[in-house]
Amino acid sequence: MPERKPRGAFIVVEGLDRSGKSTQVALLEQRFKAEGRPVRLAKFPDRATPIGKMIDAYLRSQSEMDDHAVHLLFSANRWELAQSIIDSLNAGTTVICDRYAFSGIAFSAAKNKPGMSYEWCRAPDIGLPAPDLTLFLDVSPEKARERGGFGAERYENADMQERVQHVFERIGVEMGDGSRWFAVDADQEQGAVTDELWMRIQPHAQGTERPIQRLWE
Ligand code: NYM
Ligand code: MG
Repeated sequence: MPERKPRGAFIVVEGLDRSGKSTQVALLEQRFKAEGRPVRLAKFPDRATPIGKMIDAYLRSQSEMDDHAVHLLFSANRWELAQSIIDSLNAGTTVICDRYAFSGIAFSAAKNKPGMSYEWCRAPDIGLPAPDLTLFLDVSPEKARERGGFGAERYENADMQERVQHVFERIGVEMGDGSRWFAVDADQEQGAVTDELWMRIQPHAQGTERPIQRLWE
């Protein structure tokens, strides 16, 4: 009988703006490559698609949009790339993703808009491929400030980030037992954060035989 090849693991890195996500994701990619393991980086929002371009214009305040509508666009941006993520995983490639549906809930629910409850924000992502592991880069407001303050995009202000942090904390609690969601202290120096992330990722680095789960199973 031919040996079945394990699929790649789906690993998501989440966190506030300025938590060091993008830097860490790039460093993790290097580690996979150094070990000769196939790896693909993904990032949401993916600003390159037509939907992504609408999101980008909104984030840069070059357009106005209803809050529900933009929430659904963020979700649609994941749906349009979902099959290609599944294909990569099934080809044995580890997918490391900079933000995912958790950011979708956290940033939209943090707006505290009537009719945009936590549950409402969660719903459009039901059925998307679920990460095997999510690593939440937990940065303190002090450290975020030290790292050069926020950029000029929407949501990049201390008030909003604090509300987003609270929603992320709720998500962490609801994700439960700690085997698929880990908070990592992102106030540590860069190398220490990478080491801790790598320690969490290693059990997944060889891939898995487990079928791809769906949100929010
Ligand atoms: N963001 C990101 C959302 O509001 N909803 C989502 O579903 C996702 C994936 O976009 N402040 C927000 C979080 C960020 C902003 O992301 C742009 P980045 O990683 O800074 O490019
Ligand atoms: Mg940002």
